[in-house]
Amino acid sequence: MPAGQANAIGSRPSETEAYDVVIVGAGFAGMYMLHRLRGLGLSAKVFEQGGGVGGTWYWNRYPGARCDVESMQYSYSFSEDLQQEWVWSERYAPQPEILRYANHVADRFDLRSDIQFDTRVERAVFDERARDWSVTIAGGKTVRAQFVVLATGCLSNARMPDFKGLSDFAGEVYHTGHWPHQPVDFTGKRVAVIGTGSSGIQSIPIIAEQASQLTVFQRTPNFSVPARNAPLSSQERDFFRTNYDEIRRKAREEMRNGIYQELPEKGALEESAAERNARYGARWEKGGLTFTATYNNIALDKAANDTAADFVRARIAEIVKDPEVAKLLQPNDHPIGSKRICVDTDYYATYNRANVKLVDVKANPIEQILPHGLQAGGVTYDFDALVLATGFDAMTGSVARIDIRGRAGQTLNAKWEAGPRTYLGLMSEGFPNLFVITGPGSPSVLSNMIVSIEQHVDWIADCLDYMRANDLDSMEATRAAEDNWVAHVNEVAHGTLYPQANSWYMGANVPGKPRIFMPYIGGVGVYRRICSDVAAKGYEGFTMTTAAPVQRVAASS
Ligand code: N01
Repeated sequence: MPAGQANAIGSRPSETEAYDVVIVGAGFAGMYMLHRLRGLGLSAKVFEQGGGVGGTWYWNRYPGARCDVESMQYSYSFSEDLQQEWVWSERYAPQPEILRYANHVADRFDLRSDIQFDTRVERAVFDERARDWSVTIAGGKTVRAQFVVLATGCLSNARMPDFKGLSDFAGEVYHTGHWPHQPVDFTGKRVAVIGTGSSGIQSIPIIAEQASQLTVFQRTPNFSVPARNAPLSSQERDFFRTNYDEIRRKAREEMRNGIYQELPEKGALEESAAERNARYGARWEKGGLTFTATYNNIALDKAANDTAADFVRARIAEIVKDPEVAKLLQPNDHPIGSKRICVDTDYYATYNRANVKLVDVKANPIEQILPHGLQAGGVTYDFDALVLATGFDAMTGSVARIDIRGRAGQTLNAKWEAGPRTYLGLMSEGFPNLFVITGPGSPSVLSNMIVSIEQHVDWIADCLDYMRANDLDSMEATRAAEDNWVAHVNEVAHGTLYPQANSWYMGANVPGKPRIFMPYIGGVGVYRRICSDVAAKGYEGFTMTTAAPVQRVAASS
């Protein structure tokens, strides 16, 4: 580090609580960011509102919670030893195992000493004179940091619906995204679940096994494919371990969603109906998210998409014995895949159980929650426990909860009022030295999150290293680069079927949230090349400022 630069990276005074970088969140993004910054010799502090590491996996403890990306791929690749040694038990590890893995990483890389748990970041204000951030945590304490990295997660801000009378409910109320740490036992209870997204679809079959009566309140049916979860054999693990270099490379560089898989060569309409059925059938038997990658045009061409959607609707009709219930469960209002497809174990078959009832709250909206149940369409339903599987204020929700003020006192919430605006999903103009990991405008939630997290963390770490080597102390996206990127993200999204769904990708699940397709749909391989190119061209589209000379003040005696 060159001497004589007041603001040079790595020169935070040690006698005050000041850091080169403050990281918000100790999920998979925050933990790896801390590890990389330490490797660069920079000082970093992580503030985490939860009582432990793991982010979304710390909060989402509902019955049946699993990742919908296979564990051999939903895992860090940055440490060869780690990926060779960790033993995943199942194709899709359950939440407690993913959380154990997060804790193992924290211990193995000795991360906890720089993480402060049970601490919410309330405010971050950019000081234009000092060109650094003052970060205020709950309780009012403020620390300074030259850079702030928001590793706040995309699906970590559980959204409580605003049902009339909710606070009057006399029984237990749970939100899937904020589940208690102690096991919840529904044995012998009458349970209601509101919401049939991934969280509802994963938890409903398990709750149905425990509860005496389960009533599911569905507003919109979702497409779900079987997970075909199973214990992992040592041969399956060995295949990944032996071939990890190539598997990870392909996932990063060649796949749109960061998941190594067989890529389709054909469009759905290039084959006969019989050939299509055979191909969809094989993917259905294999199970998992890659069902929508049976053909290469399912996300692009409505007629092609209809063939995949029809196939799933036919499976629902086959599995669910009551034709009226089957019809209610068949999605018809959005192209398959335009909302994140769900991955389940016995979801549709659960509706064949005598103790499970499905109520259509699109036709008969929920009017109010009552002390012992709810009223929908004029009918009263009684139950003892209420599970809200109603989702998240996704992608921007966790960022919006922090009062972030950039240049000229502008708040990020005001700037993003009509929808998030970023350059590359990494920075927003007017907010120097503030990075977002897997933010809106990057592939993020459309991808294997760990692939996208590692790419962003590496890019940010390399960028800080570059700035330090070049005596630069601040960087900011230019307005022009941001405008072009926002337009590009929008244009690519509108070349697909995705914007046709009222999805959380569009902000459509939160009343009043602007309808903007938030993630970048160009694919992780394409996106990675764009980011690498930007860096190779000296961080094109960003303004970087040279560190100010030292202004030493003589100490008064
Ligand atoms: O949330 P969601 P989620 N009245 O928003 C309904 C990831 N995830 O927690 O569609 C009645 O998808 C709402 O109805 P509608 C994954 O990326 C991953 O399930 O708005 N109903 C919908 O049915 C996923 O996509 C995993 O009409 C109301 C449901 O609640 C994302 O998280 C597991 C309502 C919310 O579905 C979010 O999934 C879990 C109201 N007022 C989550 N408000 C895996 O890795 C909302 N709903 C497998």
